[in-house]
Amino acid sequence: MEPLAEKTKHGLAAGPAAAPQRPDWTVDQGWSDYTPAQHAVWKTLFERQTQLLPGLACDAFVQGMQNLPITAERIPNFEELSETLHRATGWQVVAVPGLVPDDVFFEHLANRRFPSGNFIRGAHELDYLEEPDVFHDVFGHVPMLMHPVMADFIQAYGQGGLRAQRLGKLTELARVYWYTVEFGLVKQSDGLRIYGAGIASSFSESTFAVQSESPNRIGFELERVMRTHYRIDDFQEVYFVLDDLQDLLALANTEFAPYYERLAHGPNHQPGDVLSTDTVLHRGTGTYHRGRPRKG
Ligand code: HBI
Ligand code: FE
Repeated sequence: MEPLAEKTKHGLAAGPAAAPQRPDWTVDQGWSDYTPAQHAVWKTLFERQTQLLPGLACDAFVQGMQNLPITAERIPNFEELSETLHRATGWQVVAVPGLVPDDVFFEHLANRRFPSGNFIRGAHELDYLEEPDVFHDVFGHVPMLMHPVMADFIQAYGQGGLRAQRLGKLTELARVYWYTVEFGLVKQSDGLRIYGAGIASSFSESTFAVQSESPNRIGFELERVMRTHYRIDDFQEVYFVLDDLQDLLALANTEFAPYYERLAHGPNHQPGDVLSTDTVLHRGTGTYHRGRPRKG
């Protein structure tokens, strides 16, 4: 398994050093082992985000969260989550100790198993962490897995990922996941809203992505996104916007091989680029990133 050319936000795509307990890298969640201090970190993160997201998160995210057994009081139990989730869209949440190798990750997604970190960040690192912990994965990703189209899309991404690896085209495909599942925005009648987990689980990026003048907001276009690098160390310089979450269904049914052919030629774009062919919904000022040099 060759690692992604670009590091993902979740650290190096090469995955963790530790040897897996099982071939599929799953572990027991160890729910009864969580300490009161760990539940307290969850409560802080949950309450902060829950009061922040109304007016920022899309309706599907809010709906999904309401229909799941997720509360402030304690870190959710994956078996309880999976019962509700499986009834809704056939997905389940399985516990992993952190980053897993790409092929393992894709194999889980292709079988409607969402690998969620079973650890939680420390109280000293509430705002940024290298690896996806239980707050990023469960608070950020799981509510959208209650949405049938997103449920289909992420399974298709898993299947597509296994194929892309064989073709050596993982970098290009990972950009699609990045600019949708992690950092996607969607249009609603009342304005642009978050559906990407990386934004929904981030206290500061939630408002930045929807309200800041700084970033570009550009209509989602598949080949454009597949050619666009992304940042793993800071807020995004561009957010791609879907007209409707239903558009993910077409994406799920896309045959990527012709795209890979075309992507072998022609330009890649930097995150801050704006093209004459772009549907620009907001031309960013770039002020936030101007003051912060790109690392790596
Ligand atoms: N492993 N647990 C976990 N969670 C991820 O989001 C994840 C991963 N391994 C690889 C990975 N993401 C990315 O490289 C994907 O684009 C493949
Ligand atoms: Fe994620």
